[in-house]
Amino acid sequence: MSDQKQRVFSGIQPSGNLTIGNYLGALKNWVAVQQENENFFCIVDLHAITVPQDPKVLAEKIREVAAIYLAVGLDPRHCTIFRQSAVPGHTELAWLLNCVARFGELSRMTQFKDKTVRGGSDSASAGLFTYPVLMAADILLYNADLVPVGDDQRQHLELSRTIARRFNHTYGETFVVPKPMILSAGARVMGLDDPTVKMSKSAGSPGHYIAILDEPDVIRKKVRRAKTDSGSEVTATADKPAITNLLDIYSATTGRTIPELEDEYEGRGYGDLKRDLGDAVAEALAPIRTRALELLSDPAELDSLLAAGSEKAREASAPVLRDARSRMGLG
Ligand code: ATP
Ligand code: LTN
Repeated sequence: MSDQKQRVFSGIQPSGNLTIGNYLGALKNWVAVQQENENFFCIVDLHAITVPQDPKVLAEKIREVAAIYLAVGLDPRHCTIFRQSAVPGHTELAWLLNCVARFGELSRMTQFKDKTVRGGSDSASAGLFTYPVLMAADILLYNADLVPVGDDQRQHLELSRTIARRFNHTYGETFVVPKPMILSAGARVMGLDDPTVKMSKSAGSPGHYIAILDEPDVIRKKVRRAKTDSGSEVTATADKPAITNLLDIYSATTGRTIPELEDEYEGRGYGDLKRDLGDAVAEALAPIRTRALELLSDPAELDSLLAAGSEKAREASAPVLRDARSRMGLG
């Protein structure tokens, strides 16, 4: 193996309260791989505005995401933490790549379809439609090798790879073709109130999700009220989507395997599982909450961390943007 570090890029939208889905599907894995790589972890505020946001709330959420990045254990010595909108290269490259991506490809993106089911695609913003191109720009701008994300981002990652390959083929070798990094446990946490939809920070009532910043007692209560399936056996089977989801959260939170957990709860009911799971999640998130609240009490410090991160991100991305422009004849 070469001792050259791999580049890692990922991001989360400041579009609501970060959930245990964001933690288990993304953040936990970022922390796990940070030491052996060179990392760029972005607060993707330009993605958040593809759907309406209250400007005041958005500004607060941006800081909150920065605090959570630090509180889960991301270390600024290993990671560049920054805001997408502070690095103009993201939007500039997105435009170049908008001219490489195809309308048909974007029309097939399931996230766009899911997010426009209710209101219809006619009234969706054009930004929501080209969202995956901005995501490709985020990743390609840093020549990232690895992108740790939850399972819902698989299709967007595949599109980023297609765009990188097409650009390289048309204009000459420019971009690294990035690889997704998706772990098995916790890659797709489902809603507590409805195990058929992905848990999401911007949809549903508070009972739908566990927020990283929820108080321990609130977490226990939400788990207690989570939907269950008919029957009483604690097994992760296709006819038990709700219990399967609870076991998946349990497994990803504690590192214990699902068969181990099924054995432990054999002959016991859903009530026992929920009580222990509520305790395990509350215990795992409590120190993160405490640290995040401490960090949020000093907004100037968070702002200065983000300013330093943006500066580093601008420097790292400038040569790639210059190269892409010049390959297209815009040097
Ligand atoms: P929104 O509801 O605003 O669309 P979201 O919380 O679904 O947002 P993002 O901010 O777009 O998601 O996601 C950030 C990261 O968290 C991505 O890597 C995504 O795959 C991961 N993620 C989001 N929700 C889940 C989930 N329920 N299970 C596992 N991973 C998730
Ligand atoms: N689309 C992502 C958020 C995101 C992202 C990225 C993830 C925007 N840019 C770059 C990884 C790499 C989502 O999770 N919905």
